[in-house]
Amino acid sequence: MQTQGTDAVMVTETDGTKKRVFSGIQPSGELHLGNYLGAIKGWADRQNEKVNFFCIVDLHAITVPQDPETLRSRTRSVAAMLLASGLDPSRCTLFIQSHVPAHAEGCWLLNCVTPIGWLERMTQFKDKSAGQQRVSTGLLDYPVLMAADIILYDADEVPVGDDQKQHVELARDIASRFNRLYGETFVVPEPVIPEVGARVMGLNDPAVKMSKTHSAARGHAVAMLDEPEEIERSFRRAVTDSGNEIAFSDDPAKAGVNNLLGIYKVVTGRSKDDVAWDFEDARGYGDLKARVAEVVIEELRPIQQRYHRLMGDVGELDSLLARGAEQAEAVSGPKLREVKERVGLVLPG
Ligand code: ATP
Ligand code: LTN
Repeated sequence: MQTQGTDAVMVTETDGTKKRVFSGIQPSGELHLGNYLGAIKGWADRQNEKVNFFCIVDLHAITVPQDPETLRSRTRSVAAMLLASGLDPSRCTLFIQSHVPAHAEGCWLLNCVTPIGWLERMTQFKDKSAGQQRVSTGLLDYPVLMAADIILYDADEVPVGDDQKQHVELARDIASRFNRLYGETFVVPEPVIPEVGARVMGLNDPAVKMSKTHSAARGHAVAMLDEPEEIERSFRRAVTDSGNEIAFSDDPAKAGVNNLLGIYKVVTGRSKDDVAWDFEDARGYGDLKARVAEVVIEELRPIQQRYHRLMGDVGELDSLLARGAEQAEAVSGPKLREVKERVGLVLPG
Protein backbone atom coordinates (compact mmCIF):
# COMPACT_ATOMS: atom_id res chain seq x y z
CA MET A 1 0.00 0.00 0.00
CA GLN A 2 1.27 3.47 -0.83
CA THR A 3 1.14 6.39 1.52
CA GLN A 4 -1.26 8.93 0.09
CA GLY A 5 -1.44 12.66 0.57
CA THR A 6 0.90 15.03 2.32
CA ASP A 7 -0.51 14.43 5.82
CA ALA A 8 0.60 10.83 5.75
CA VAL A 9 4.14 11.79 4.85
CA MET A 10 4.34 14.54 7.43
CA VAL A 11 3.48 12.41 10.47
CA THR A 12 5.51 9.34 9.59
CA GLU A 13 8.60 10.94 8.10
CA THR A 14 11.59 11.28 10.37
CA ASP A 15 14.73 13.24 9.61
CA GLY A 16 16.63 10.97 11.97
CA THR A 17 16.74 13.46 14.84
CA LYS A 18 13.26 12.86 16.23
CA LYS A 19 12.78 9.73 18.29
CA ARG A 20 10.07 7.31 17.28
CA VAL A 21 7.43 6.47 19.85
CA PHE A 22 5.01 3.55 19.77
CA SER A 23 2.30 2.74 22.27
CA GLY A 24 -0.91 0.78 22.36
CA ILE A 25 -4.13 0.48 24.30
CA GLN A 26 -6.64 -2.36 24.42
CA PRO A 27 -10.28 -1.77 23.54
CA SER A 28 -11.17 -4.25 26.26
CA GLY A 29 -13.27 -2.10 28.56
CA GLU A 30 -14.29 1.41 29.45
CA LEU A 31 -11.31 3.74 29.64
CA HIS A 32 -10.62 5.10 33.10
CA LEU A 33 -8.58 7.76 34.85
CA GLY A 34 -5.62 5.35 35.22
CA ASN A 35 -5.42 4.89 31.45
CA TYR A 36 -5.68 8.63 30.93
CA LEU A 37 -3.17 9.81 33.55
CA GLY A 38 -0.77 6.86 33.17
CA ALA A 39 -0.77 6.77 29.39
CA ILE A 40 -3.01 8.90 27.15
CA LYS A 41 -2.32 12.35 28.68
CA GLY A 42 1.43 11.83 28.36
CA TRP A 43 1.07 10.71 24.74
CA ALA A 44 -0.94 13.82 23.92
CA ASP A 45 1.39 16.20 25.77
CA ARG A 46 4.52 15.02 23.96
CA GLN A 47 3.25 14.76 20.38
CA ASN A 48 5.38 17.62 19.07
CA GLU A 49 8.70 16.26 20.27
CA LYS A 50 8.60 12.85 18.60
CA VAL A 51 7.30 10.79 15.67
CA ASN A 52 4.36 9.02 17.25
CA PHE A 53 2.43 5.83 16.52
CA PHE A 54 -0.58 5.00 18.69
CA CYS A 55 -2.42 1.77 18.16
CA ILE A 56 -5.75 0.41 19.37
CA VAL A 57 -4.76 -3.19 19.93
CA ASP A 58 -7.89 -5.17 19.11
CA LEU A 59 -5.88 -8.35 18.37
CA HIS A 60 -4.55 -8.22 21.93
CA ALA A 61 -8.07 -7.76 23.29
CA ILE A 62 -9.26 -11.06 21.78
CA THR A 63 -6.65 -13.08 23.69
CA VAL A 64 -9.42 -13.28 26.31
CA PRO A 65 -13.11 -13.81 25.44
CA GLN A 66 -14.91 -10.71 24.08
CA ASP A 67 -18.47 -10.15 22.98
CA PRO A 68 -18.09 -9.31 19.23
CA GLU A 69 -20.52 -6.36 19.09
CA THR A 70 -19.17 -4.89 22.31
CA LEU A 71 -15.61 -5.18 21.03
CA ARG A 72 -16.54 -3.46 17.78
CA SER A 73 -18.24 -0.53 19.49
CA ARG A 74 -15.52 -0.21 22.15
CA THR A 75 -12.82 -0.07 19.49
CA ARG A 76 -14.44 3.00 17.92
CA SER A 77 -15.16 4.43 21.33
CA VAL A 78 -11.49 4.14 22.37
CA ALA A 79 -10.45 5.82 19.12
CA ALA A 80 -12.85 8.70 19.79
CA MET A 81 -11.64 8.98 23.39
CA LEU A 82 -7.99 9.15 22.30
CA LEU A 83 -8.80 11.91 19.83
CA ALA A 84 -10.93 13.72 22.40
CA SER A 85 -8.04 13.50 24.88
CA GLY A 86 -5.79 15.40 22.51
CA LEU A 87 -4.22 12.94 20.07
CA ASP A 88 -3.98 14.95 16.88
CA PRO A 89 -3.99 13.01 13.57
CA SER A 90 -1.83 15.71 11.99
CA ARG A 91 0.90 15.08 14.58
CA CYS A 92 0.58 11.32 15.19
CA THR A 93 -0.45 8.12 13.47
CA LEU A 94 -3.51 6.66 15.19
CA PHE A 95 -4.77 3.31 13.90
CA ILE A 96 -6.44 -0.01 14.67
CA GLN A 97 -3.99 -2.92 14.95
CA SER A 98 -6.03 -5.38 12.87
CA HIS A 99 -6.13 -2.89 9.97
CA VAL A 100 -2.40 -3.39 9.45
CA PRO A 101 -1.72 -7.09 8.73
CA ALA A 102 2.04 -6.63 9.30
CA HIS A 103 1.41 -6.92 13.07
CA ALA A 104 -0.03 -10.45 12.98
CA GLU A 105 2.47 -11.57 10.33
CA GLY A 106 5.37 -10.04 12.21
CA CYS A 107 4.19 -11.82 15.34
CA TRP A 108 4.46 -15.16 13.56
CA LEU A 109 7.98 -14.45 12.33
CA LEU A 110 9.07 -13.38 15.82
CA ASN A 111 7.36 -16.42 17.42
CA CYS A 112 9.87 -18.53 15.57
CA VAL A 113 12.83 -16.90 17.36
CA THR A 114 11.21 -16.62 20.81
CA PRO A 115 11.88 -19.38 23.35
CA ILE A 116 8.61 -20.49 24.95
CA GLY A 117 10.15 -20.23 28.44
CA TRP A 118 10.40 -16.45 28.01
CA LEU A 119 6.61 -16.30 27.64
CA GLU A 120 5.77 -18.67 30.48
CA ARG A 121 7.65 -16.36 32.86
CA MET A 122 5.57 -13.24 32.07
CA THR A 123 3.74 -12.07 35.18
CA GLN A 124 0.74 -10.77 33.20
CA PHE A 125 0.30 -14.22 31.65
CA LYS A 126 0.49 -15.84 35.07
CA ASP A 127 -2.04 -13.35 36.51
CA LYS A 128 -4.49 -13.51 33.61
CA SER A 129 -4.35 -17.31 33.27
CA ALA A 130 -4.51 -18.10 37.00
CA GLY A 131 -7.72 -19.88 37.91
CA GLN A 132 -9.05 -19.82 34.30
CA GLN A 133 -10.48 -23.04 32.88
CA ARG A 134 -9.60 -22.13 29.31
CA VAL A 135 -6.47 -20.21 28.44
CA SER A 136 -5.91 -19.34 24.77
CA THR A 137 -2.59 -19.76 22.98
CA GLY A 138 -3.04 -16.08 22.12
CA LEU A 139 -2.77 -15.11 25.78
CA LEU A 140 0.62 -16.82 26.06
CA ASP A 141 1.71 -15.25 22.77
CA TYR A 142 0.44 -11.77 23.72
CA PRO A 143 3.93 -10.34 24.43
CA VAL A 144 5.27 -11.47 21.04
CA LEU A 145 2.46 -9.63 19.25
CA MET A 146 3.31 -6.62 21.40
CA ALA A 147 6.98 -6.95 20.43
CA ALA A 148 5.94 -7.01 16.75
CA ASP A 149 3.84 -3.85 17.29
CA ILE A 150 6.84 -2.03 18.66
CA ILE A 151 9.83 -3.23 16.68
CA LEU A 152 8.20 -3.18 13.22
CA TYR A 153 8.20 0.61 13.62
CA ASP A 154 11.80 0.80 14.85
CA ALA A 155 10.38 2.54 17.92
CA ASP A 156 13.02 4.05 20.21
CA GLU A 157 10.60 4.67 23.06
CA VAL A 158 7.55 2.90 24.40
CA PRO A 159 5.58 4.95 26.92
CA VAL A 160 3.65 2.60 29.21
CA GLY A 161 2.52 2.27 32.79
CA ASP A 162 4.87 0.24 34.96
CA ASP A 163 2.66 -2.87 34.62
CA GLN A 164 3.86 -3.16 31.00
CA LYS A 165 7.58 -2.77 31.63
CA GLN A 166 8.22 -6.51 31.58
CA HIS A 167 6.60 -6.78 28.15
CA VAL A 168 8.75 -3.99 26.73
CA GLU A 169 11.82 -5.71 28.15
CA LEU A 170 10.77 -8.88 26.35
CA ALA A 171 10.43 -6.87 23.12
CA ARG A 172 14.02 -5.72 23.68
CA ASP A 173 15.15 -9.33 24.16
CA ILE A 174 13.35 -10.48 21.01
CA ALA A 175 14.76 -7.59 18.93
CA SER A 176 18.29 -8.29 20.19
CA ARG A 177 17.98 -12.00 19.55
CA PHE A 178 16.73 -11.46 16.01
CA ASN A 179 19.56 -8.99 15.35
CA ARG A 180 22.09 -11.54 16.64
CA LEU A 181 20.66 -14.37 14.56
CA TYR A 182 20.04 -12.52 11.29
CA GLY A 183 22.04 -9.27 11.44
CA GLU A 184 21.09 -5.73 12.52
CA THR A 185 17.40 -5.37 11.67
CA PHE A 186 15.55 -3.83 14.60
CA VAL A 187 16.02 -0.86 16.91
CA VAL A 188 16.05 -2.13 20.51
CA PRO A 189 13.28 -0.09 22.22
CA GLU A 190 13.30 1.52 25.68
CA PRO A 191 10.32 1.59 28.03
CA VAL A 192 9.42 5.09 29.21
CA ILE A 193 7.56 5.06 32.50
CA PRO A 194 6.05 8.27 33.88
CA GLU A 195 7.17 8.87 37.46
CA VAL A 196 3.85 9.88 39.02
CA GLY A 197 0.74 8.61 37.31
CA ALA A 198 2.60 5.41 36.40
CA ARG A 199 0.25 3.59 38.68
CA VAL A 200 -3.11 5.05 39.58
CA MET A 201 -4.62 2.81 42.22
CA GLY A 202 -8.22 1.71 42.70
CA LEU A 203 -10.23 4.17 44.82
CA ASN A 204 -11.89 1.30 46.68
CA ASP A 205 -8.58 -0.49 47.30
CA PRO A 206 -5.34 1.50 46.94
CA ALA A 207 -3.33 -1.75 46.96
CA VAL A 208 -4.71 -2.71 43.51
CA LYS A 209 -4.08 -0.75 40.30
CA MET A 210 -7.11 0.92 38.76
CA SER A 211 -8.01 -1.34 35.82
CA LYS A 212 -10.71 -1.99 33.26
CA THR A 213 -10.90 -5.55 34.53
CA HIS A 214 -12.03 -4.39 37.99
CA SER A 215 -14.03 -1.39 36.77
CA ALA A 216 -17.34 -3.08 37.48
CA ALA A 217 -16.62 -3.06 41.22
CA ARG A 218 -18.42 -0.17 42.94
CA GLY A 219 -16.15 2.80 43.58
CA HIS A 220 -13.08 1.17 41.99
CA ALA A 221 -12.47 3.38 38.97
CA VAL A 222 -13.37 6.79 37.59
CA ALA A 223 -14.48 6.10 34.02
CA MET A 224 -13.62 8.78 31.45
CA LEU A 225 -17.33 9.18 30.70
CA ASP A 226 -18.57 9.35 34.31
CA GLU A 227 -20.89 12.26 35.11
CA PRO A 228 -19.63 14.87 37.61
CA GLU A 229 -21.93 13.59 40.39
CA GLU A 230 -20.62 10.05 39.89
CA ILE A 231 -17.02 11.29 40.07
CA GLU A 232 -17.74 13.19 43.28
CA ARG A 233 -19.35 10.10 44.77
CA SER A 234 -16.41 7.85 43.81
CA PHE A 235 -13.88 10.20 45.43
CA ARG A 236 -16.06 10.72 48.50
CA ARG A 237 -16.05 6.94 49.03
CA ALA A 238 -12.30 6.55 48.31
CA VAL A 239 -10.54 4.40 50.90
CA THR A 240 -7.96 6.32 52.97
CA ASP A 241 -6.75 5.65 56.55
CA SER A 242 -7.71 6.62 60.06
CA GLY A 243 -5.11 9.43 60.30
CA ASN A 244 -5.32 13.01 59.05
CA GLU A 245 -1.92 13.77 57.50
CA ILE A 246 -2.08 14.89 53.85
CA ALA A 247 1.36 14.08 52.43
CA PHE A 248 2.98 11.97 49.70
CA SER A 249 4.19 8.75 51.32
CA ASP A 250 5.55 5.26 50.51
CA ASP A 251 3.87 3.81 53.59
CA PRO A 252 1.37 1.15 52.41
CA ALA A 253 -1.00 2.27 55.18
CA LYS A 254 -1.12 5.75 53.54
CA ALA A 255 -1.53 4.44 49.97
CA GLY A 256 -5.04 5.89 49.64
CA VAL A 257 -3.98 9.48 50.41
CA ASN A 258 -0.83 9.07 48.31
CA ASN A 259 -2.97 7.95 45.37
CA LEU A 260 -5.30 10.97 45.70
CA LEU A 261 -2.33 13.34 45.82
CA GLY A 262 -0.74 11.58 42.83
CA ILE A 263 -3.95 12.04 40.81
CA TYR A 264 -4.11 15.72 41.78
CA LYS A 265 -0.44 16.21 40.88
CA VAL A 266 -0.73 14.73 37.37
CA VAL A 267 -4.01 16.46 36.57
CA THR A 268 -2.78 19.90 37.65
CA GLY A 269 0.78 19.42 36.38
CA ARG A 270 2.17 20.83 39.67
CA SER A 271 5.31 19.77 41.53
CA LYS A 272 5.10 17.70 44.71
CA ASP A 273 6.03 20.76 46.78
CA ASP A 274 3.31 22.85 45.17
CA VAL A 275 0.77 20.10 45.79
CA ALA A 276 1.80 20.02 49.46
CA TRP A 277 1.27 23.82 49.59
CA ASP A 278 -2.15 23.48 47.98
CA PHE A 279 -3.32 21.22 50.80
CA GLU A 280 -1.71 23.03 53.71
CA ASP A 281 -5.03 24.58 54.67
CA ALA A 282 -7.14 21.48 53.89
CA ARG A 283 -9.69 20.49 56.49
CA GLY A 284 -9.10 16.74 56.64
CA TYR A 285 -9.50 13.98 54.09
CA GLY A 286 -13.05 15.07 53.18
CA ASP A 287 -11.66 18.35 51.85
CA LEU A 288 -8.82 16.55 50.03
CA LYS A 289 -11.29 14.23 48.29
CA ALA A 290 -13.59 17.10 47.26
CA ARG A 291 -10.71 19.11 45.76
CA VAL A 292 -9.30 16.15 43.86
CA ALA A 293 -12.78 15.37 42.50
CA GLU A 294 -13.13 18.99 41.37
CA VAL A 295 -9.91 19.06 39.33
CA VAL A 296 -10.73 15.68 37.77
CA ILE A 297 -14.24 16.83 36.79
CA GLU A 298 -12.85 19.98 35.16
CA GLU A 299 -10.16 17.99 33.32
CA LEU A 300 -12.70 15.51 31.95
CA ARG A 301 -15.48 17.96 31.03
CA PRO A 302 -14.06 19.20 27.66
CA ILE A 303 -12.80 15.71 26.80
CA GLN A 304 -16.30 14.30 27.27
CA GLN A 305 -17.79 17.03 25.08
CA ARG A 306 -15.31 16.36 22.27
CA TYR A 307 -15.88 12.60 22.63
CA HIS A 308 -19.65 12.91 22.11
CA ARG A 309 -19.09 15.12 19.07
CA LEU A 310 -16.72 12.57 17.50
CA MET A 311 -19.04 9.63 18.19
CA GLY A 312 -21.80 11.57 16.42
CA ASP A 313 -20.00 11.10 13.07
CA VAL A 314 -18.78 7.50 12.82
CA GLY A 315 -18.11 7.88 9.08
CA GLU A 316 -15.58 10.65 9.73
CA LEU A 317 -14.03 8.64 12.59
CA ASP A 318 -13.63 5.58 10.37
CA SER A 319 -11.99 7.57 7.63
CA LEU A 320 -9.50 9.09 10.12
CA LEU A 321 -8.65 5.55 11.23
CA ALA A 322 -8.29 4.36 7.63
CA ARG A 323 -5.80 7.15 6.99
CA GLY A 324 -3.91 6.17 10.14
CA ALA A 325 -3.71 2.54 8.96
CA GLU A 326 -2.25 3.66 5.61
CA GLN A 327 0.43 5.68 7.36
CA ALA A 328 1.23 2.77 9.67
CA GLU A 329 1.41 0.32 6.79
CA ALA A 330 3.82 2.61 4.97
CA VAL A 331 6.30 2.17 7.84
CA SER A 332 5.72 -1.41 9.04
CA GLY A 333 5.19 -2.96 5.58
CA PRO A 334 8.76 -2.40 4.31
CA LYS A 335 10.16 -3.54 7.68
CA LEU A 336 8.16 -6.76 7.48
CA ARG A 337 9.53 -7.42 3.99
CA GLU A 338 13.07 -6.91 5.30
CA VAL A 339 12.40 -9.44 8.08
CA LYS A 340 11.01 -11.98 5.62
CA GLU A 341 14.04 -11.56 3.41
CA ARG A 342 16.43 -12.00 6.33
CA VAL A 343 14.86 -15.28 7.46
CA GLY A 344 14.95 -16.68 3.93
CA LEU A 345 11.39 -16.36 2.64
CA VAL A 346 10.87 -15.84 -1.08
CA LEU A 347 9.24 -12.45 -1.54
CA PRO A 348 6.36 -12.31 -4.02
CA GLY A 349 7.66 -11.19 -7.44
P1 ATP B 1 -6.87 -4.46 31.71
O1 ATP B 1 -7.60 -4.42 33.02
O2 ATP B 1 -7.67 -5.04 30.58
O3 ATP B 1 -5.45 -4.98 31.83
P2 ATP B 1 -6.00 -1.77 31.89
O4 ATP B 1 -7.02 -0.87 32.49
O5 ATP B 1 -4.85 -2.20 32.74
O6 ATP B 1 -6.72 -2.98 31.24
P3 ATP B 1 -4.56 -1.42 29.40
O7 ATP B 1 -5.28 -1.39 28.11
O8 ATP B 1 -3.83 -2.67 29.77
O9 ATP B 1 -5.49 -1.00 30.63
O10 ATP B 1 -3.54 -0.22 29.46
C1 ATP B 1 -3.50 0.91 28.60
C2 ATP B 1 -2.46 1.85 29.09
O11 ATP B 1 -2.87 2.42 30.33
C3 ATP B 1 -1.09 1.20 29.39
O12 ATP B 1 -0.04 2.07 29.05
C4 ATP B 1 -1.14 0.93 30.85
O13 ATP B 1 0.13 0.83 31.44
C5 ATP B 1 -1.89 2.18 31.32
N1 ATP B 1 -2.60 1.93 32.57
C6 ATP B 1 -3.57 1.03 32.78
N2 ATP B 1 -4.01 1.08 34.05
C7 ATP B 1 -3.26 2.04 34.65
C8 ATP B 1 -3.22 2.58 35.96
N3 ATP B 1 -4.04 2.15 36.91
N4 ATP B 1 -2.35 3.55 36.23
C9 ATP B 1 -1.53 4.01 35.29
N5 ATP B 1 -1.51 3.57 34.03
C10 ATP B 1 -2.35 2.59 33.70
N1 LTN C 1 -0.08 -4.64 26.45
C1 LTN C 1 -0.38 -3.24 26.45
C2 LTN C 1 -1.02 -2.77 25.17
C3 LTN C 1 -0.07 -2.84 24.03
C4 LTN C 1 1.07 -2.01 23.83
C5 LTN C 1 1.64 -2.44 22.61
C6 LTN C 1 1.66 -0.99 24.58
C7 LTN C 1 -0.14 -3.68 22.97
N2 LTN C 1 0.87 -3.45 22.11
C8 LTN C 1 2.80 -1.83 22.14
C9 LTN C 1 2.82 -0.39 24.08
C10 LTN C 1 3.37 -0.83 22.87
C11 LTN C 1 -1.34 -2.98 27.59
O1 LTN C 1 -2.12 -3.80 27.94
N3 LTN C 1 -1.32 -1.80 28.09
